[in-house]
Amino acid sequence: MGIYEELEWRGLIKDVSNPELREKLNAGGMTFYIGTDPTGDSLHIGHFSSFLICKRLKDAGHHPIVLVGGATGLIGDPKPDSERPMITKETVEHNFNCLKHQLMTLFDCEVVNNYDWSKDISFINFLRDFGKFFNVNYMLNKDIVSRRLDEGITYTEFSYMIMQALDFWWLNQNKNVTLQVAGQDQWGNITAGIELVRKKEQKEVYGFTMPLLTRSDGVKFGKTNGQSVWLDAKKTSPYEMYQFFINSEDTKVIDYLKFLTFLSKEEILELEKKHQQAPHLREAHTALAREVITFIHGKEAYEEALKISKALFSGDIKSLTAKEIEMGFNDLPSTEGKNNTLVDALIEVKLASSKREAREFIRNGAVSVNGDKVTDESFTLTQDIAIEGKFIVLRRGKKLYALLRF
Ligand code: 485
Repeated sequence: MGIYEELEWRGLIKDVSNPELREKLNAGGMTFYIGTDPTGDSLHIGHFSSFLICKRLKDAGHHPIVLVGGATGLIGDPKPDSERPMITKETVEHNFNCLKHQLMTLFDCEVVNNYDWSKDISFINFLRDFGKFFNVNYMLNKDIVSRRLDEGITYTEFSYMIMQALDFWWLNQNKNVTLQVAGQDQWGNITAGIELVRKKEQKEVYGFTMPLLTRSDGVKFGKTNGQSVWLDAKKTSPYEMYQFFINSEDTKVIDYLKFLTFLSKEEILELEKKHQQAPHLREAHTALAREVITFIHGKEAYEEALKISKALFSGDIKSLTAKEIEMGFNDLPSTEGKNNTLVDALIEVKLASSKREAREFIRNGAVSVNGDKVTDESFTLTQDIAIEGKFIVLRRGKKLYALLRF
């Protein structure tokens, strides 16, 4: 199986500019690029799924270049529904540095900035040297533009595709790039570049896109409660990422393994069999969480996430450090610790709605403090029982947790 067939098997090939690409990819030795705009200060899991192609193709003997769009980020790739707000130059520069750092750490490859070659092109030269190769009719027929015609699109965003095409041309001329890869929404921008190189240089360069990962209801993969799953551990902790993957849909978990991991075909087929025979063991989900989190955050962070999950599941809170509790309880209800009575604290964190109800829960043995059941209605939560003097973990029933912070 060549790399092309492997990508096909993983479901990673959507559109291909030229059937010759199969042979070229299987032969190795191409320099290719994939780009992103610095619209935020971290990549999310959707970006990650696309950028993994760097490692896949590198392992198959190709040379990756990653582009972070310091120039295109100032303009904004048209979204299907509305114009993007402009981002300040300072923010773009800050985001650029964050993304560059993330990409270099994760994929260990050359990062280029299109600002470097775009900033000195004068408006007149832009129109003469590049604009002349773009027929407005052709541009209007691009999906991304035609979809915006009712709502409206500014000249600024309309010009975006020329900038990305210019990048492909520049990278071809200066870095010998002959292939651009991206998610499927970038097909129009990739083909604009291929056309430009063809017209300007009478040369054939190539492109292919990868399908966007979706959930079974068609929603873009990579959001939890409307929030993106970020690669920056300060924005999404490894524990939260663990929860995200462990809870992924049963019908999708095998697709995700193909897309997001480097497990071999044999390993994935084996996991698929186990998943069909004994879905409750969740071996496919566990493998997915393990592979992705280890790649992004390393083995230790993965093991920490696993430990937190197990402790929260079994109620063995005392095995956790303050740092692990902080991570595991990041978005759970919490209140300030101030020698509260257990009854008051339960109400403050909304584990009980009244004193009467709180007392009843305690009496019935439904409440635990740091993993130990407490049945004394007059129990007080003092700092000396807090884990590392910082946290007391309250639990009601099997699953409802809350935190006191000192
Ligand atoms: O020369 C280029 C200049 C900019 C870009 C690419 C090449 C960025 C591109 N226009 C873009 O907007 N990419 C998206 C982004 O930055 O968030 C996403 C795509 C997705 C996938 C991912 O980047 O929507 O399909 O390609 C890496």
